[in-house]
Amino acid sequence: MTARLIEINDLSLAAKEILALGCDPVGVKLMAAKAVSRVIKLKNVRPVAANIIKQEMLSFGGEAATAYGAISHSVKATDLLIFGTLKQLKLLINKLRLHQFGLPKIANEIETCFNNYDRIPAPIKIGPKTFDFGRRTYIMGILNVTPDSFSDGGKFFDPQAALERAWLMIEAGADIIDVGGESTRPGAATVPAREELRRVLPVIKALARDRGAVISIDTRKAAVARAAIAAGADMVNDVSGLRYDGAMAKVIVKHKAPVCLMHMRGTPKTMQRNPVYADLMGEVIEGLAESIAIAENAGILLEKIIVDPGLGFGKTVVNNLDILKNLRELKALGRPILIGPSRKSMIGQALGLPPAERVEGTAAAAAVSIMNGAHILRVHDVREIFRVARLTDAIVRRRQ
Ligand code: 8Y7
Repeated sequence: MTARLIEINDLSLAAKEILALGCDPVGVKLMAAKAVSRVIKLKNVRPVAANIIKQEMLSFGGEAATAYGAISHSVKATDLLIFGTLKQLKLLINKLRLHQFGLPKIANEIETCFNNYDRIPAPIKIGPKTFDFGRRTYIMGILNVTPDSFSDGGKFFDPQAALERAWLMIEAGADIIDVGGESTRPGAATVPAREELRRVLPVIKALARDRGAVISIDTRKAAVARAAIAAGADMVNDVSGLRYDGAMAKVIVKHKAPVCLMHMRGTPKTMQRNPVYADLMGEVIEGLAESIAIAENAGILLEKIIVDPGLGFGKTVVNNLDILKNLRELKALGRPILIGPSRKSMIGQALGLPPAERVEGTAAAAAVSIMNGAHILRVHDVREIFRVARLTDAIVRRRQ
């Protein structure tokens, strides 16, 4: 007899394992929620609320850790880690609803986080195509119609060259073509909307005529998004997460377009000037939640929003690696996750290779991203990453 640890990370897997023992189905229902443990982090909780949560969790046989000063109320707020099985946490949620001090709201937050964590985001229709995120990982091919992008700058600046590149990516399995006319590489200056449009419109128009793939417009500017959608673009990829141009959200609402909201610290010009995070994933998620709030306040439907942690945008190489490792935490937002690791600097650093030789590194990052919950990969090397995604899907998405 050899003891082993088995990995059970959700209720359905717990139920399956217990049932396989020949356990009574009623027993399965009672026990499964005790097989899965979670740690929840809450930020900025008042000591009075934190102390109640700690008491309640202790009473259920769980635990909650706070700052030392929370007990004596010598701090104004504390972050909180709550440890427990799903069973204990469910008891906590129900109990918090009976308290004051903002605890019912905290109960809702925890419940929403749980539900989002265990669910696959609902399918989204983007242009003519339905993206069913339980089925497979989708590929967004990068089309830079710019003279200065870091890994393929200038190669596809000519509309004809750009189109040929797009067709090759579609043939190789791209579901979406992301057309961009402004480089957002670190230190890059902004390009006037007029120039951005001069670059992307001919390409979008030609792609829209044939409809081989969904067309995404990569821009931070409302005027560019508006004209691109009129020319046939199906969605907007806004690296500023609606923070660069106050008119962007309205354009998206008006056209009922899906949008990818990316997290960025600062602007492309300033973002790499010594980025520091006290709590990287917490701050990225908070920033994305704020972008979602901007979107919803403007009238964009939550169902149309995709989120992206923004690898390389105001992050160090180590930050980027940490985001890949902990990407799953973004599931708390309940939205499809897009990620763009392609040929980026963390790969260059780890392997000591220039952008053109980072395809294997991109493949590793892609596989890890899928394992950790990504739904869409934004890449240059579509043929290679399409294959990586097929195999990774066969491993991790089979059950769904
Ligand atoms: C990303 C992006 C870039 C990314 C999303 C590059 C436009 C730098 N990176 N958009 N754009 N996510 N959504 O390497 O990671 O392509 S530009």
